[in-house]
Amino acid sequence: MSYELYCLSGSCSMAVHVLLNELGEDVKIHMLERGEKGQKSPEYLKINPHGNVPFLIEDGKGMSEGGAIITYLCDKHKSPLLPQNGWERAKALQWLMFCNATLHPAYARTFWINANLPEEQREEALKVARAQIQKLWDYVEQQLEQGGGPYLTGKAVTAGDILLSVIANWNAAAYKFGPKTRALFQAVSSRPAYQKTLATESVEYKAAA
Ligand SMILES: N[C@@H](CCC(=O)N[C@@H](CS)C(=O)NCC(=O)O)C(=O)O
Repeated sequence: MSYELYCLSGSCSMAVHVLLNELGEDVKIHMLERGEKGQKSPEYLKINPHGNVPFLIEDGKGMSEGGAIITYLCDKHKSPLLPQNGWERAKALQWLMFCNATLHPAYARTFWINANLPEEQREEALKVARAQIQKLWDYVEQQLEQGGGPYLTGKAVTAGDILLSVIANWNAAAYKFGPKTRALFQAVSSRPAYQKTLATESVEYKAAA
């Protein structure tokens, strides 16, 4: 089986890219440019009308929404990155959805502020949005302390750890990550599949520093 994946370098699509490398699957990567010449071009909008990434193609069929793509791929390839049933699966999904539906939108607010607010309103709005993000990182550290780590669900790495580590690398200098959180980033980002993806996407990993 071979896949095609539409990506923006270092963005949330990188988690799907890492996952496909973890699975050892053949994938043709389409690295898009930001803006009118890439993700918003008429050619790409025909493929994915949202103009966003990730977008997966399999046998001519297309799929959007990173959380769903990750769940589908892990299930299809029976990957331990998403346990198949029971409480282990529930907790792995909880963390994947935390990254996809809570942490990612919190960052998206800062991107929206930078792109849309007049300069004189930006600083104050960013302060509020970044404080909300910092609270989420404090929550992650507290949960890792409580659960013992080293990963979000405990001893085994799951898909949520990958997406968490990808998001953490966005403007990493603006946030304070706790020691257990940084150790998780170090462990996840040093995996061969992750290193391969960073090289392909020309991304420097800064969140573990
Ligand atoms: N709900 C979507 C959101 C995807 C998303 O926002 N992707 C960002 C990159 S991290 C993007 O493509 N942004 C460009 C845009 O939406 O125009 C998902 O989880 O896949």
